Amino acid sequence: MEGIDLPSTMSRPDLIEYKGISMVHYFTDNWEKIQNFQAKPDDIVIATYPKAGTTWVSYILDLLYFGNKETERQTSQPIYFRVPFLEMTIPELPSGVDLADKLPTTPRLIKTHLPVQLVPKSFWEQNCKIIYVGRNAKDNAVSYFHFERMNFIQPEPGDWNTFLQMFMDGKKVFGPWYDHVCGYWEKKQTYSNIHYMFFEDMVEDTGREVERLCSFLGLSTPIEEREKITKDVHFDSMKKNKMTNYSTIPIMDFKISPFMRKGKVGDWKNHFTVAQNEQFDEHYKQKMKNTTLQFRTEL
Ligand code: PPS
Repeated sequence: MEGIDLPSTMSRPDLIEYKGISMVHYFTDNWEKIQNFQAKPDDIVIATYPKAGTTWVSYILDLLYFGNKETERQTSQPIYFRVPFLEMTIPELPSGVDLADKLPTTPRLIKTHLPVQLVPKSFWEQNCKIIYVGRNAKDNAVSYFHFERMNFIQPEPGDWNTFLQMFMDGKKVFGPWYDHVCGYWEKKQTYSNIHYMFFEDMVEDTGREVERLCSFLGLSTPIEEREKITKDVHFDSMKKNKMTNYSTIPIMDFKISPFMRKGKVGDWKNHFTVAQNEQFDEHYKQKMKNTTLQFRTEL
């Protein structure tokens, strides 16, 4: 399956309130089918707030399970077909649910940005493994801002200051970052099949994080293979790779900003003013005062 063509008439959606969070209709149109999705016990879910490292971890998992076996998959199937985005429904494309239903692989790798309370119940009933990736709020916000600028199925972000205010208010697609990262963190206390990862740890030592993933997944991938995967998922390689860099999807305008943008920890320092940073820190303290969850904003 090569890239896709979408109608040029597609316009930016409005932000709506849905089930208590901000959304756009592209992620709610198929709601009944999403909520009734039938999971299999060996399905693996990659759950994240948007822009926290979904594609990076998706590709690592794809290589761990299928890297050696199916060359065609690696050369001609973009990552968004290999790891379907469960709640996405855009015109003239199979929905995420349909793609996931038809995945021929075992395990099936499935991506979602849904907050923990909206994850289809079948995944919990089947005790599926869930890999959550969190990224510090400041870099996550910056990455999301540039993504909204270039992705036409997101609402207009406005300028950076407007965006940041809305991010702090939780008025971004998939709701408040704060609730999202804390929701899965709390769930982990009672549901042991969640592996909670951090974008910053991946940047610091990708090989170590691949090893931890293998241990969570019960994989005994040989060290040489793990080292090769670590190299293949480096930012520069993924940016060059048409199957992982999203260049085949026409809802994004790379002239505005590329999908594989910088891949750094601390880029927020190039965006936040001193005043914005102070205000953000104060607000953050309040929002995160009841959790043990901690993020690093620099390495
Ligand atoms: S999405 O649209 O929610 O699925 O986006 P997501 O994949 O979660 O996040 C995109 C950001 O992750 C960065 N990225 C990487 N960084 C370092 N190394 C690798 N291999 C890598 N792959 C993706 C990507 O560049 C986006 O972050 P920013 O800060 O915008 O560069």
